[in-house]
Amino acid sequence: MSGQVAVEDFEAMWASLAPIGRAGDGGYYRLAWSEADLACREWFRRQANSRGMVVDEDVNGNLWAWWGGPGPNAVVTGSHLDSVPGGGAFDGPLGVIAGFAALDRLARSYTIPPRPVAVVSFSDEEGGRFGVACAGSRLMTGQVAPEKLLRRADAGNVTMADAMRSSGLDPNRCGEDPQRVADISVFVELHIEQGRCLADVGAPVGVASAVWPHGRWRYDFEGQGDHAGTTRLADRRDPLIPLAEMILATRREAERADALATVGRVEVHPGATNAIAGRASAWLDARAPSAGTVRKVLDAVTSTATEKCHRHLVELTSAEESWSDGAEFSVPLLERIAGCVAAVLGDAPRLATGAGHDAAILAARVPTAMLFVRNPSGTSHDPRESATIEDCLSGVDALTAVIADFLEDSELSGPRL
Ligand code: HGY
Ligand code: MN
Ligand code: MN
Repeated sequence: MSGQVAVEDFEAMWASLAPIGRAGDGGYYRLAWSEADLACREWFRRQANSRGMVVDEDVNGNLWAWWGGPGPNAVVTGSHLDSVPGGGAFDGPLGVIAGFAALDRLARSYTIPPRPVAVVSFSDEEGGRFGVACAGSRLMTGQVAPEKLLRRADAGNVTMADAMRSSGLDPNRCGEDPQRVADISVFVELHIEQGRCLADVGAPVGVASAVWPHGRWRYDFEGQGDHAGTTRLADRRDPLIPLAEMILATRREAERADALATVGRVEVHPGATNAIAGRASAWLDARAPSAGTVRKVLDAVTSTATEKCHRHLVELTSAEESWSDGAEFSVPLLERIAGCVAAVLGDAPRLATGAGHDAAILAARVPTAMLFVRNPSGTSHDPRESATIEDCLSGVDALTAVIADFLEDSELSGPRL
């Protein structure tokens, strides 16, 4: 590890990653196991190798850069490099780059760290291609069965197994990695805030208190394709009518339950202007502070879709594609982290988020915490997502202080604090 530290080093890392997977409109297309994702993986390896770190890719494709490891009682930081289609530059990469930058700073104090330290980049956090969020961290922690994931296919009918195989991984080896999880003493993820809390209170860095439960469901509407100009209204079985009612119910039920629910993806077949659709699909994303509220919204939306399909003689099938329990982060741990942040930046707000993260998956197995960096746009999953270089470097300051605190803690051993 070399002790580079200045803003130029952060900006150089940022500039070397930024062009990968960026489209003309500034949106990022780094879907899991795509060419762009593989290029991001090569970028990760170059960053690690340039620091003399040991790089290993686990059976689930998660990438680990080790300083003084691999080994037990490890302090791990990092995030993900994949994006949603048309995503922003910061969601994921900020946590990985801040991890390398924090270790650059710590390398000025240690030739060899008192305990193994790793920067991790989890595979397929967004689920943007195969529909399941946090695939790499769920597989590693045994929170999803490999066979459930690997057979999932993308829009081009490529399965996750085939995509992983074409990237050089053996999907038959995917699955729980208990030793790797047991070696983690603490995981701290830094992430851009995907909202405006920090901007509204004027703080550069915050500490996560919780990640909301959230899920994704697919609805398929099977009607009868026909001619738009000759088919009487009374004779139609138009799948888009109940689908439209389902979208309106999504907003209505979210308002009623004080939840967040969205239909952001719709597919229509054949999608011809002068034809009544034969079939259509819609995906529901629902989130709330409690799982019960999410399920209440889901049930109400499904009930409306069912009733409207009945009225329009349309067949409905629906299925859960992804479920995340969310996480209430350990209060002693988050207060310890907040103390480290306060020492370098002043008081750090604690905030819950509806955005899913690998940290919420890890929190079910190892002591885990999250830091958020201010996002003046308040926007995410969109190219408008933003953070100033000053706030990014404040995030690095905070993460450095947090990791240093754990490096000095000889009591921090085993997977439970
Ligand atoms: O969907 C999410 O909340 C996360 O960005 N994967
Ligand atoms: Mn993310
Ligand atoms: Mn995201």
